[in-house]
Amino acid sequence: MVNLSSFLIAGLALQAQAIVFNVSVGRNGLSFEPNEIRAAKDDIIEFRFWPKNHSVVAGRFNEPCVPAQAGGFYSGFFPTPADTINPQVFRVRINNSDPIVFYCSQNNGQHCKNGMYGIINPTQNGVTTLSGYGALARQAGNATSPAGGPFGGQIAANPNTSVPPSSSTTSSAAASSSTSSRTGSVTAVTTPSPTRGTSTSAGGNTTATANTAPNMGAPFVGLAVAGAAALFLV
Ligand SMILES: *[C@@H]1O[C@H](CO)[C@@H](O)[C@H](O)[C@H]1NC(C)=O
Ligand SMILES: *[C@@H]1O[C@H](CO)[C@@H](O)[C@H](O)[C@H]1NC(C)=O
Ligand SMILES: *[C@@H]1O[C@H](CO)[C@@H](O)[C@H](O)[C@H]1NC(C)=O
Ligand SMILES: *[C@@H]1O[C@H](CO)[C@@H](O)[C@H](O)[C@H]1NC(C)=O
Ligand SMILES: *[C@@H]1O[C@H](CO)[C@@H](O)[C@H](O)[C@H]1NC(C)=O
Ligand SMILES: *[C@@H]1O[C@H](CO)[C@@H](O)[C@H](O)[C@H]1NC(C)=O
Ligand SMILES: [Cu+2]
Repeated sequence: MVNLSSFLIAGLALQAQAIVFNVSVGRNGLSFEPNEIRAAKDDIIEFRFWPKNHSVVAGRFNEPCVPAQAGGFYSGFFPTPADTINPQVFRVRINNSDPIVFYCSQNNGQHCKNGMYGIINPTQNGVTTLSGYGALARQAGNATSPAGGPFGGQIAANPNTSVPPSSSTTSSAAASSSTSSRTGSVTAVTTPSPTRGTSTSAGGNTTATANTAPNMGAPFVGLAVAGAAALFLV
């Protein structure tokens, strides 16, 4: 009963959809998770802020914890009380495949120097890599926040402010407004793109994820999900 050709077409169409990469800011200590992202033009990086008072700033290579010379982005600070997730996110659109490094500019605890940095579209030359930037950041002093307010991205409502039980002590967190339980089915019918995905490294450990999560706005998604459901039923 599975219409294999529409199924495959749906899978291919999904590849072309923009991906929203969700990055947890400060969820597990002074870190961005994931901290290495391979994104395509028009993909979105959505930064979600966990407790403390973090920011995200596009930086420059060779000069750690200092803002990009031109363009880039800055979220401003997102103070977030313990046991909550900030109700707002900062979203940045990716315009090309150039490498971008980013960091947190909080100096109360010197977050950048102490591990709060990440990279989008790293290259292999030793400079525009996560470890290359990290080696420089560890020797940095205080980080610099750009003058003025946020730029280069949009502040939007956080679609999911529910705190997982393990990290919540007095949980009365708002209910999730996200309705996606479809991702698993969709993933089952798509082929991971070798050029898009994420990984998180800490102290030499790396967990990599090929990313196939689609933009749920596409009409193809329903088709793919229906196909996947049918496949699971046969
Ligand atoms: C980001 O989170 C949203 C729900 O808030 C989800 O639909 C989407 O699939 C997530 N993106 C990735 C790449 O996991
Ligand atoms: C967050 O950190 C920034 C930079 O250090 C500071 O200016 C701001 O007052 C802090 N906000 C809160 C609520 O602590
Ligand atoms: C670094 O930042 C901290 C916190 O804002 C501040 O107390 C300290 O004076 C700064 N150090 C330098 C060298 O600017
Ligand atoms: C993408 O282009 C927009 C509009 O010019 C700009 O605001 C944004 O900062 C750019 N994104 C990045 C990651 O530089
Ligand atoms: C919402 O975010 C929490 C982490 O804060 C995660 O454990 C949960 O799976 C997310 N729920 C949905 C529906 O995306
Ligand atoms: C690396 O992974 C090992 C095994 O999963 C774990 O015991 C260790 O704590 C991890 N180290 C870091 C820095 O995350
Ligand atoms: Cu921080």
